[in-house]
Amino acid sequence: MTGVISISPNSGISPDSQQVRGACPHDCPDTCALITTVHNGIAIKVQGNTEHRHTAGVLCTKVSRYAERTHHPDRLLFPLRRAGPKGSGRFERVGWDEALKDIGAKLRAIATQEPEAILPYSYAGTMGLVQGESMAARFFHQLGASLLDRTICASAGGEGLAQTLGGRVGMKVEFFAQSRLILIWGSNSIASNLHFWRLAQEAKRAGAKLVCIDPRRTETAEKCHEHVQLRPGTDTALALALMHELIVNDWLDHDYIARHTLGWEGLRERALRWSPERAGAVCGIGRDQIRSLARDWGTTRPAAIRLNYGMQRVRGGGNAVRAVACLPALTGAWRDPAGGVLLSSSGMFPVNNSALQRPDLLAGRRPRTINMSTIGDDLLRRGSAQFGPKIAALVVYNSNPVAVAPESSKVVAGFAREDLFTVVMEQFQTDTADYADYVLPATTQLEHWDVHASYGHTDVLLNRPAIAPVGESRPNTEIFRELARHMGYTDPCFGEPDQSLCRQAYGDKVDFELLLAQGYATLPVPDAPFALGGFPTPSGKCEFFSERLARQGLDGLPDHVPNHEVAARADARYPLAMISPPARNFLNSSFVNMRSLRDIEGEPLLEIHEADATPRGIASGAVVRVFNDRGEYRCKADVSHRARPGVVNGLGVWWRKFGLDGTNVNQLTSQKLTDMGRGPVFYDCLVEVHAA
Ligand SMILES: Nc1nc2c(c(=O)[nH]1)N[C@H]1C(S)=C(S)[C@@H](COP(=O)(O)OP(=O)(O)OC[C@H]3O[C@@H](n4cnc5c(=O)[nH]c(N)nc54)[C@H](O)[C@@H]3O)O[C@H]1N2
Ligand SMILES: Nc1nc2c(c(=O)[nH]1)N[C@H]1C(S)=C(S)[C@@H](COP(=O)(O)OP(=O)(O)OC[C@H]3O[C@@H](n4cnc5c(=O)[nH]c(N)nc54)[C@H](O)[C@@H]3O)O[C@H]1N2
Ligand code: SF4
Ligand SMILES: [Mo]
Repeated sequence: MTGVISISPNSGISPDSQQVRGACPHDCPDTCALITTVHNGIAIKVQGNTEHRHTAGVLCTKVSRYAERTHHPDRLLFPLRRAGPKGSGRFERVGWDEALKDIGAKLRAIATQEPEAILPYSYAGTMGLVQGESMAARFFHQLGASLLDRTICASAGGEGLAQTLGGRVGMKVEFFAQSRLILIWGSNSIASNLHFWRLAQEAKRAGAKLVCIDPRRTETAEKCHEHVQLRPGTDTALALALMHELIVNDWLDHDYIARHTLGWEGLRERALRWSPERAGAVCGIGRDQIRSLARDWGTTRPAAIRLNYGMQRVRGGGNAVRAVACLPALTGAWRDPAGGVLLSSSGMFPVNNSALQRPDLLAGRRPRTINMSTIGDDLLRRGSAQFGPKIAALVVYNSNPVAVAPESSKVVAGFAREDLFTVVMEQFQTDTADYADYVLPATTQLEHWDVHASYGHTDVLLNRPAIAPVGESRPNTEIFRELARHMGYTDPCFGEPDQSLCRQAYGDKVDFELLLAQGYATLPVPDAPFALGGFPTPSGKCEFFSERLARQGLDGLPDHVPNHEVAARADARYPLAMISPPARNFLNSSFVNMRSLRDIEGEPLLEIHEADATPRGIASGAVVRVFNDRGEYRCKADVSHRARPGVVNGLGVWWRKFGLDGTNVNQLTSQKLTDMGRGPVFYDCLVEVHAA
């Protein structure tokens, strides 16, 4: 088998071991190349591939323990059928045939009446193109099930970026090492984008200045030269004030603006209304800090922004990304490979989604679309002319909605419905699996084939199975192939094996033989993609003004859109803003059940500034009640310099069953949506905190 690395006699690895090339499946911009060492059919070690430039032989703490996760004693090993009330977690073992037959019969019965009453629910438990939406999408398209709007992470920012630059495109990440100024904006790189941080460190050693823009004093903020600790949801005000300073000091690239941008006059007028004084008052930072940041951005070459999705989980998230994405065009930063902005590179991958997902199987039907971010409300909705049929069946894979979706009390009530038929494909007994009628055991990345894009670099990666499926677990694809058979689907596409799906993902756009041999292939992306304009927008320019937004009746220019929930009055019932960014040793809710990683995180904590803790009589280690109209969540307080006054940080995303009172931070978040992209607003949430 190619792609298996032969072991040299001096490698220290015993000769009955093998090393297999793979890819990290997790929802992380780094998409690392993995090398798994297998001994007698057991994965004993997972390491970073030293040959892959971006991985550089380094993995994060979480995935360097992937062998432990794969062979974890709690892995789901065989299909389970519910044997107690929903949510009780009581199940009995059943055979695959029996489970698939019953699931097929139940889905068929619903589909005969109303196929749209069936809803797939999935996200990025694996980012693989094959174990994600390939066979699964084919199955649901053939069925005519409701479509899922996959908004829970990035759709506001993705839409903001598309309206400005034309898609999920930007700088090539490797060039950050050569930048002289890097703004790390809404991102805790050390925790969630480690390999970018390595490049930022290289730049720093070569004399670059690093600035972190984040309401939380993260480990990344501490290691930057400067920390702009603004209030959540005020990034557009800051960006407009930076533009104000660029204009009044004439730190502009007039030639770049004239040739490669659209809507400058309007943006100029808008920005001139945002003095550093006005923005400072909105952002809760000093005007001098804004002035000096503008001077840095206006006078340093090359200058780059690493934007991340943390800053778009508020009402104005789309506008915020738009405003920030305008900054490089104003100064002509794009002219240099080490200048510009990177939020996501995923739009640069030529993935053949229609081959993988086969939307043609809908055969002219146009099912409704359900937004995954409002699953709580939607599961509780009755059938109506406007909504369509009540949701009668839910098939969950690659996601843990009971833990990660906003306003958990409603999500839980929805999943607990006795008249809802729920199938959950999982590796572990998650909070969501507890509510299933059937739990089907899924393979991990070490046990199946896949092929990957990335949202933080521009290499395609292939993942080979290193070991046989653990227990009776099966790849998602295999489960959907089998379900298709039980439903009587005869289209040949339901017989295609995973290796052909891997080939179809890029067709002839990527050399599959190279992927097989090397495990990765680099896309041919120009070093400075927008040095001469050529943005993938309708106008080919960086669109300060978006005609498409204006046509939707929205503001064509970026503007500050205040949070849904702003603590305006001193007597407000919920005076504290709460954000819930990811914990370093978890990946969303993945890895929370691994003891060794959970021990590093300790327990669910709420970081609170001394100025908010003292008047409430709260000390570090005390149990607190965090509450608002949506619910209450108990955890321990950490009186910490990481929190800014007025803002508390509830690090996520814990499994509810590991919480002090069987809930997590999403008990408090709302199902309100963003200005663009129909995204969730996890970090736009007011609470009050009391000592318990
Ligand atoms: N270790 C680890 N890595 C991860 C994840 C994880 O859970 N754990 N999650 C993965 C996922 S799903 C994603 S989408 C990516 C990206 O994940 P992101 O959500 O971008 O995660 P972070 O890098 O932590 O960046 C969020 C940062 O934004 C800050 N923030 C919150 N509100 C605001 C605001 O209004 N303005 C600004 N400027 N900053 C704000 C938070 O304090 C936090 O430090 O990371 C991935 N990587
Ligand atoms: N409060 C708050 N909530 C948040 C966030 C936040 O910052 N704060 N972040 C949000 C963001 S950015 C995101 S992306 C979402 C993430 O939400 P999800 O995409 O649901 O991510 P995970 O919680 O990691 O759950 C993924 C599940 O998929 C399973 N899985 C992994 N691989 C496979 C496979 O091959 N087959 C099957 N069948 N299952 C598999 C894993 O075991 C895991 O339980 O959460 C969101 N929720
Ligand atoms: S989670 Fe991110 S940093 Fe960790 S191994 Fe995967 S891709 Fe690399
Ligand atoms: Mo995400």
